[in-house]
Amino acid sequence: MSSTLIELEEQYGAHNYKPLDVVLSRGEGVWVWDVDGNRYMDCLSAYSAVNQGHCHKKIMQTLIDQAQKLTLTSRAFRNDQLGPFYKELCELTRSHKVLPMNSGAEAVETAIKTVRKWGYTVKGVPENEAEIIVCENNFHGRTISIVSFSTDPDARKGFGPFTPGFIVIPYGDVTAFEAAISPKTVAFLVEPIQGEAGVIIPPEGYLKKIRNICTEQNIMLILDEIQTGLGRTGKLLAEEHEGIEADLTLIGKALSGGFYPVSAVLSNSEVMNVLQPGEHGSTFGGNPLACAVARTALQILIDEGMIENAAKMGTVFLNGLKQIANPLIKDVRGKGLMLAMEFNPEAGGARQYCLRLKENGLLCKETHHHTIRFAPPLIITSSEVEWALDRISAVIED
Ligand code: IF1
Repeated sequence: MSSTLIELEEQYGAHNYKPLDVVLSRGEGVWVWDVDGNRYMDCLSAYSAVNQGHCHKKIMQTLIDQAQKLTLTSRAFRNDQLGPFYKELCELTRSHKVLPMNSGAEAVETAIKTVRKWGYTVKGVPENEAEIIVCENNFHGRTISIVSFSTDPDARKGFGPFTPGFIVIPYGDVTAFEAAISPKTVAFLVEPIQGEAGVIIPPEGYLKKIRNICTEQNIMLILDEIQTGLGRTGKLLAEEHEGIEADLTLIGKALSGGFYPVSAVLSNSEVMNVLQPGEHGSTFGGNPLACAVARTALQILIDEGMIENAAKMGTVFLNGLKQIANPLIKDVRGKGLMLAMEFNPEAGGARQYCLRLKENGLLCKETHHHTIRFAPPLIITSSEVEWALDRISAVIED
């Protein structure tokens, strides 16, 4: 069964992925099942898009109810879900304005357009000369402009010519940030914790210092919380760990609990007001189905205590990983349920461990060569964390 389905993918699909050969057909909570009926714990959560767990009943019911009423109006007309979605999202995140889109990359593109326009119309940067500072080993998506400032050769090679106007500095380095600022700098775009780079946590106080410099220098701070946001790190937004607020915050992924692509740009300053009617938008952005799903996805994160659980279970998971002392392991780290285990070069690559873990009923994904990321849904229980740790330690001991 699964081999036939894999062959279909290989024959008819573009080969832009190399997935683990597990063909999933059902999910519930932290568990997924393949077409042969084998059960696995999902420790990837669709890259943190299913923070609320697979097929959460309340989101499912909202999706069905809303789909039976109204799905899409376009923004040429108004819909009855958009206003309440804006209000609830703003109140929850202490934001002033929301701009709804669909994918994470679109939210990033939206932020780039917004800060450029702000630079020209408010800050007084000469037209077409705006600079945006970004970090090495960033991951912000796959559009041409976004890969233009990627430092990953696989993401960039063969896709030029690239969009100008980006300056790349090392991550976690305040001095490098100060040195990169010019009168043309309009924004700093950064992940609070770098996901794809291997769950890289910056030095304590980094975001706070960056925030202060941005304020002093009149630079917009854009935090990409598409992966770190919505409870993943044990806070609603990762910026809360350092008590700061970005000027623009990008969220996506878990904004819909994995049911439907929904992303948004949140703004805490007047920056969003630079966009005038006709200057930006999307056919599906802010549609009633997306808004209804996102409202429930946000509500259950709070009502069902998922953020506190992520903090608690994250500590248990991290302590457990630390106890798996083995010379193959170089480092374990994490915040909340965004965790990583990095192997020494002698360990021979992380993918083989992912394959072995799959055979033992646990799904996870390597990032780069030497690191495995563990990011289960935020509803995971302590006995399920123990279950995962047992498998991980068994595979590594072996
Ligand atoms: C793929 C990585 C994770 C993101 C941040 C924006 C986006 C992402 C911080 C774009 C997307 C994805 C996309 C997915 C793999 C995945 C990923 F390994 F590539 F880096 F999560 F760690 N900002 N992350 O992490 O959002 O447009 O995809 O909705 O297969 O490309 P998107």
